[in-house]
Amino acid sequence: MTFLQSLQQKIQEGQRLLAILIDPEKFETEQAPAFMRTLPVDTTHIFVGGSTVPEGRTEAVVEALKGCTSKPIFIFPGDYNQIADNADALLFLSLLSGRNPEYLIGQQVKAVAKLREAKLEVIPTGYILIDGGNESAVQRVTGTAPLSQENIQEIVDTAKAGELMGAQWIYLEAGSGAQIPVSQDIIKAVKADITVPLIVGGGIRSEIQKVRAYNAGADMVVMGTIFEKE
Ligand code: 1GP
Repeated sequence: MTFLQSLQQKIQEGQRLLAILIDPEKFETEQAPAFMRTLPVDTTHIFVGGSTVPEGRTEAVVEALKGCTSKPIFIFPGDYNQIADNADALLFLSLLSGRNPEYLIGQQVKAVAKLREAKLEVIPTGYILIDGGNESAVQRVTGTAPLSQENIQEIVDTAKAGELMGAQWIYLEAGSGAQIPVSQDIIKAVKADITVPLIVGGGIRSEIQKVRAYNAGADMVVMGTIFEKE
């Protein structure tokens, strides 16, 4: 069974998935065992990735994490240099909210030489940046504007276009450290229109916010910053 099939099965069984995001740039490999012990018991996946990560760093962090967890480790890369073959799967992102060809197709083409040789599972991911109330690293690095939370139909149509183009799941992203997470109304509307799993992240810092996202229709919630601070 692939990692995608496994998570689809868990969702069908009614499980709510929780990914903890680790930014390799801010993570010391020696802290991996202690870090893993602080994670919530409902953690199902580990995501590793950031906006600006030096080459080789992601691989080292994945290696350290592998030594102390059996949870699936997915690469969530800001650029193709972060693809590390020792991970389990790769979120093969296309930034559908933006109109920068480099992040719609350019980075993906550059990744192919690495992926041909790699063993890791590739999961086509429709990535949608939504305004979280402050400028996000994704916005800064990609030079693209987020979609307004006011324009729910545009977000729904973008998510649906992603699904129709072959994305195996859709990621609604308010940006790491967002002041305002993606609203329940947006999550509900997107969930009602797509058939693939829905990931929601950015600015989710509390149990209440996490449960709100699940109740609105998120199949997986991603939390990063809150665990960095702790
Ligand atoms: C960012 O969605 C993730 O890519 C997580 O965001 O760091 O705000 O939890 P936070």
